[in-house]
Amino acid sequence: MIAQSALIVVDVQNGFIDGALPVPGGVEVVPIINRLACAFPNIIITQDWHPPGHVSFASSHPGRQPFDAIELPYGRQVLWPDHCVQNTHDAALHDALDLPRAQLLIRKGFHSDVDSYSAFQEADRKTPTGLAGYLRERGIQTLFITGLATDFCVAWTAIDARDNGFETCVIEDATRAIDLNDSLAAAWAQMTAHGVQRIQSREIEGFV
Ligand code: VGL
Ligand code: ZN
Repeated sequence: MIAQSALIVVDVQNGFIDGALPVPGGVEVVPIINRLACAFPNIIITQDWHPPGHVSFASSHPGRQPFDAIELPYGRQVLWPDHCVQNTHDAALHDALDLPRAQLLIRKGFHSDVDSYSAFQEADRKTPTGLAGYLRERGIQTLFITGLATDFCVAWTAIDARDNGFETCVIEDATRAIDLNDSLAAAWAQMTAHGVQRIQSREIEGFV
């Protein structure tokens, strides 16, 4: 076990695997994450959890198409197909994800007018989810981040983890990207600039 650390499993949901917003190769992270989980004393899952008509849905903006970007009061917002609507199959965790020891499930994106890629705070950059307080209170110092999608929810979570003072590693082969207009390269550049470490699952293998 890797002491005082947590594995964070971001948005491994049907919607991002074979649903409304499929991430290429997304299903491939599932067995890697299941195996990695054996090495971690603490496991935290996030779940994208939008109400119908959410502001991030292109269908909420007449004349707009999925993958367009618009300006909202809190900044730039990419518009998505309707995805991960609360209590639908699309929002459910993938069936093959096998994390019986997971301790916390953080839902995000549930406010109609604000998106939330990060597990720490909403896209207004001022509404916290409570995750930082939970981790601190439990004495967790190092985070290993996996899941979907590398260039959106994984990257925003990793950057906010650094901003909250956590040692942060993204396990690259346990993530997959949407890669919209080179967003994957941009996300890695930003993560690196924030001090996020880019590692591979084989570097954890000794602990599994
Ligand atoms: C995500 C786009 C919209 C993600 C969530 O999990 O990366 N991407 N909602
Ligand atoms: Zn979403």
